[in-house]
Amino acid sequence: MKRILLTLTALLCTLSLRAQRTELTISDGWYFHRGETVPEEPAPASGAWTRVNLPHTWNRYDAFDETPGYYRGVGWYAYGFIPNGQWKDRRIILHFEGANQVAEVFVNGTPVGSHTGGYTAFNFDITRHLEFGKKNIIKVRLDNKHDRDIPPLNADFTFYGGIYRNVKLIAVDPVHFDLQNCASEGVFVETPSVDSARATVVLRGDVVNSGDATRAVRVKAVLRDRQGAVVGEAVKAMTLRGGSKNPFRFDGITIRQPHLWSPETPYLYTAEFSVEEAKGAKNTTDRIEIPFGVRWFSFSGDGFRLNGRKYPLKGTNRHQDFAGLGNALGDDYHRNDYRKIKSLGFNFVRLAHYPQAPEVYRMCDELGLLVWTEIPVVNEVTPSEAFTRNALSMMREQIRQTYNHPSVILYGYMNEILIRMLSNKRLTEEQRQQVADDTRALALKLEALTEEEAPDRNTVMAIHYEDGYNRYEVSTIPDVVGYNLYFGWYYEQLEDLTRYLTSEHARYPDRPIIVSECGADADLMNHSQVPRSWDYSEEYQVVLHHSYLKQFARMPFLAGYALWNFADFGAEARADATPWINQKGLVTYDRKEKDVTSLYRANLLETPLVYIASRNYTRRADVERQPGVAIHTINVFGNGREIELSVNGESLGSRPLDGNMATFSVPFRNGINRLEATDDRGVKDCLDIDFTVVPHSLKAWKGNDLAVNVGSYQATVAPGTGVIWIPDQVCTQDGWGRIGGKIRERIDRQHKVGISQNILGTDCNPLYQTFAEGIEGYRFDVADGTYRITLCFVESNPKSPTEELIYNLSGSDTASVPAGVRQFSVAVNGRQLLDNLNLARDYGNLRAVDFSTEVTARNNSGIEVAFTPNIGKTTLSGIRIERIN
Ligand code: GCB
Repeated sequence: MKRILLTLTALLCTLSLRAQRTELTISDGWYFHRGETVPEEPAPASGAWTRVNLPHTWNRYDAFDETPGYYRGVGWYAYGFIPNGQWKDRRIILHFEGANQVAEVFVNGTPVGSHTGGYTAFNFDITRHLEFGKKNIIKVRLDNKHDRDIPPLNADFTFYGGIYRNVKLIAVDPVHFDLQNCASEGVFVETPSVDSARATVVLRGDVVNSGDATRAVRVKAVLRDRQGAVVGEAVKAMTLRGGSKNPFRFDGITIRQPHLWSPETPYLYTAEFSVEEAKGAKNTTDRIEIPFGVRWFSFSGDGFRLNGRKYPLKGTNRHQDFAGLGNALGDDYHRNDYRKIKSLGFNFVRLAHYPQAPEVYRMCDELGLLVWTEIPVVNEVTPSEAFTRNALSMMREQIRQTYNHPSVILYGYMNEILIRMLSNKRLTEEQRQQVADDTRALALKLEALTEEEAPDRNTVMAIHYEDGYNRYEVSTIPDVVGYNLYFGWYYEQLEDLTRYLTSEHARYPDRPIIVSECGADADLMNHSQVPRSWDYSEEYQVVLHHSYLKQFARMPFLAGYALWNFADFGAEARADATPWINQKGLVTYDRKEKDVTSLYRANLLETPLVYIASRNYTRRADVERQPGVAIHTINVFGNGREIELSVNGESLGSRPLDGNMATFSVPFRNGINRLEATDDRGVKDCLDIDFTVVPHSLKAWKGNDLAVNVGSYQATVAPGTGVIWIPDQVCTQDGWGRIGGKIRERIDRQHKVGISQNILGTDCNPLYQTFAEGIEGYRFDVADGTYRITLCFVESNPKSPTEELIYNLSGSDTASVPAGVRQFSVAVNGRQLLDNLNLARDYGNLRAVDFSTEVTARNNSGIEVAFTPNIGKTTLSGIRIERIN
């Protein structure tokens, strides 16, 4: 008898399990075709299709190749499958977690639906289009063309096209929780009132009966704590007519003495929702588990409060792409990023500038990271009905898809939305007012929608450094205002941050203020002893964040900050030190830590920490300041009180940590120098730096390679080869250096010196982006011997013709050389090496051009390179001598 009972129970379980929903991720074995015309059936042999796995983007390579721009157009995807025979009586939903940006989906040639917007999930019920027992073909026509009616219109990130997130087939009983409510989970957990004594939980959703027959069911919800103990329950009987959607709502479930969710204690309860047949075997037709958290929060002019206490938000922004992959990241990449963000001590993330993968929100709940998530309405709006409709639907989808996540506190809807208008000097006041009115109209609609959909969350927009947002009453619309501030980078000085925010707070004392962006670009190639804004050095990035962190601490009215950005990211319009990426990351595009990462660790973590910065600059070279000794600055980060630093066993004394940083002038000798830092608690760190000290007088030089970053005060370490191009200097007696000429350093936008453009034909932009113009000579007072000398040039004159134009020129004599182009000759030790070099004519603008030759220094007269102009000014970007014998 017992045996029969067991078997029966097992059978019932299997039946009820079979009846529940199955989700199947279908990532592998897709086909892709770039172009408007769809080829016939996918077949491995067919040349028109390539096999791809999802996630996939078609801009993985072209957004990073030398030519500006990337493919924005149509791509087709195809997937063939034989449906699971057991799914015959089920509804089959085809679910996309995200595809950029307009998708039209076909099953066996029949259109099943379309979706606009690249950053939210969507799905279609494909049941009636499927044929069992044979191969079915899903095709997706995807388009990432610029479209004036679809946000984002333009922004500082790359709009990769493709099905770049997971795709799933969901098989479910005809009676199920609504899967097609904006592709959300279809059930919603609300906690409208919470304090430490009790939490009120509201559960709601819809049950769909997509079959024909009427079904009598019971909808049940069981709330469990982490141990599985039941802490609340509700049930409702419902009669569902065929083809109907039926709402349910359970009000007033109370959890007493709730475990509160916070970044420090990300406690998750579970809400189990199920639909059960009221009669017969009482099969469960659908079941879904939603982790949820219980917490309360508020924003005011005095900051942010979580669970009743003041809680400064300390966070970072994050984009969703990765070196070599574009935005087609599997969930492991997302998980790694958020684990890393958490491990650095942050409690907050801004998902800029669009909703991210579902796994991201799940991780934030689980790890304990508060979230600002936003829709991609960036830089400007189009005053069209379609644009408004699309923006509203993105917001609705974003909210419904992320609603159950306790981590989400802020829904954002605009980023720097007046930047185009405010920076366009040609607009009349009337035109400006029109743009402001259009923007306000959309903002008010988004605000109202968010208030209606998510009354327990707050709204936010990010503005830039411009009073226009206040003047045109745009920043008065959301609950919270994010300020994207780049003092000491794009404008003014670092300390102006405090001046400006304090004055904003004084003008709008009730406005909750978050610094939603701040940062500086840094490339691991660039290192500076005199860090300045716009030099892309790791050192200036530290200077900026160090100053900001100290200033934040002095402004307790701030709700918090989110620095820009966790990682470098694809931004196709940029051509900085490494082109096509924005380099304001704490970590590089492939997630290598920059120095500044550990400044945040020291600032945020309580675990004792001492960290000698410059892990990416452990091979250095520079000119001696005292015989045999070069002096370089070394920063040590920590969270103790003071640091003692020694080099090669010799103490350099102790210094207090100021804003988690102590700075030392360190004497380096040739070879390996061991640095040891110890704090007042005995916590230690050590680092070896391999230093090449270049003697003042090259006669005594024992080295065999001296590379100079001409026209620059900073060192550039070439990626790949590791050649260290040391800062330039004016020629010294018995030494080496530049004769004549003016240096063109790329310092900052305000001073407009140097160039910030991609240089073709090199992976070392910084070497060419700075140069000396009008240079007369370069001298090395080396000992007699044979040397290889390399000269590096670039034509940087914006008036120079493009490469195409150049090749169209009928002749190449001087008469046909266009204005603004230079031509000069170069001689090495009296021997003419380059006769009338015309970079623009012969190589094109902005292309790296190197020449090397061998030269013998005789009779103690060293090496001298002489430049003679013929047209325009001479120029030189880099020079290198290597001793051959
Ligand atoms: C901003 C934008 C962001 C840019 C950033 C930058 O203010 O909101 O999208 O990437 O500045 O680096 O300039």
